[in-house]
Amino acid sequence: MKPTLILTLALGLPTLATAHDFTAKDLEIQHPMAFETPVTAKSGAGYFIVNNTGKTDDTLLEVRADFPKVMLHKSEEKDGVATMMHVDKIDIPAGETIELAPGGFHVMFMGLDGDPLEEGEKIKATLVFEHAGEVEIEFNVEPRSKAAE
Ligand SMILES: [Cu+2]
Repeated sequence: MKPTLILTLALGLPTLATAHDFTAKDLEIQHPMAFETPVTAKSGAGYFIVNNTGKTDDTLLEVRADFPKVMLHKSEEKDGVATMMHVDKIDIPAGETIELAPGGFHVMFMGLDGDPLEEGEKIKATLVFEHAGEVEIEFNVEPRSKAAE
């Protein structure tokens, strides 16, 4: 797992080749995506961009999807080693754009156990925001190689 994580950090953000957007009140949710996972993977990561066009701070409280467990995580580098920690919420301040991206905040779909995320698959999910409320979105599962483009 570790070499993959470090490689992802080095390659940077996924491209926006297949952008798709969702809107909820003052929030624009751009291009929810997840990388395909190997069959042996226990979990997969989801990413998107949230643009708060309003004057009210908002907060992402929860992500619901059809997996045994879905959590909000943050990747951090400590002494050159990539680690992940659980976060309770992600702040989306008024007028700001927050990116969930490799090396930072992400949604962790946990408990895959032999049912990997496959290219072309769409993951239905509900984002729960403090002010914008519940937003139905879909994560597109994309090949890992795209990160290198
Ligand atoms: Cu994670």
